[in-house]
Amino acid sequence: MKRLNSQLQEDGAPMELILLIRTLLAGCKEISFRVSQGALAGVLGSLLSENVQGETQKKLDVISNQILKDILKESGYVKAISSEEEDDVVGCHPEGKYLVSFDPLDGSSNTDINSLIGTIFSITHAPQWMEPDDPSAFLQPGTQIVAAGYVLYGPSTMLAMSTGRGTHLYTLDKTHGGFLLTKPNITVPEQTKEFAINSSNQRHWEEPMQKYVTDLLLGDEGPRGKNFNMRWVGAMVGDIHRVLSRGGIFAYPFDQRNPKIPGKLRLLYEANPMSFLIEQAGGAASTGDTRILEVMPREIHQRVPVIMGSKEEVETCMSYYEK
Ligand code: AHM
Ligand code: MG
Repeated sequence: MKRLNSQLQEDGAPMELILLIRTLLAGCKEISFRVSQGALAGVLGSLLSENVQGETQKKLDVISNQILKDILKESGYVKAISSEEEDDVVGCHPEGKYLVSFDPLDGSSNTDINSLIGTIFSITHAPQWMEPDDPSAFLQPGTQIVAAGYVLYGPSTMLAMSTGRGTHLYTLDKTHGGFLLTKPNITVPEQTKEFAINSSNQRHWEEPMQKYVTDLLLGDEGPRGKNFNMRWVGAMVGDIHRVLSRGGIFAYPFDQRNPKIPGKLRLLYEANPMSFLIEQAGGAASTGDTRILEVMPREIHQRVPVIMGSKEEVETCMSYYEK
């Protein structure tokens, strides 16, 4: 079975990027270990890292953020990081060639119920002019991403990863500690009968999304002429993993309760990396009127409405916005 390293080389990733990805994933392997310890994680500490030793009582998302921050800062490959768990950009190495954005533990409320969670990340080039603590360099559209992925901490630990030459799925072999290629070049089926959305918010969505979901629920008695099934993990990383694995549409739409915060999910840490993976697998990702990867970020913690997955279904959903 092919190792991650060979696949990255085959996809033409430069050596420094490969080394950075491997460093990042070393952090994720430690998070995987911590997550598998469950409620014991904060009590026992980790034998794998001295940095977080003794930090009892900390929640797993805080621990995960610290693990990634420490390992990336020490690596020398990274100029700065931005994290969902940090208020500001964290400067790393002045000569670092890359910027890394990440959500250290997506779906962290799922930790309380021992359900799916994961780390989501994306990597872009660091401009030479940039000072390590300058947030403006992170304000690039997702089209500038050179690599993105997530590590899913489920019954097995899996990595979905793309360097712009398709999306590949790997599984962590815990016996030797490496990610092995288990599903190369995945493709999201263009059509689907499955959707994922938090319907409890339906009355707060804009009219096009309300109508779209109403029509899905009407099944073969409505204009769609077919029955749909619904699945909701409650962690984007789990829901997108399902969509990548067997198709579907995932949406976290604009919520009219707070027009200034147009959605729940963050552009840099969640929407962009997942859109990159989905597009590389032949799917589509939109805010309702714009391709997500073309959204120009105004600030690092910006949120966006998200509609992504099977191409034809995303287009059908968008057609409701055009009406
Ligand atoms: P988090 O980054 O704080 O974990 O929040 C993001 C998560 C997504 O993974 C998920 O799709 C969404 O929040 C679920 O939110 P809710 O259950 O409030 O609808
Ligand atoms: Mg998240």
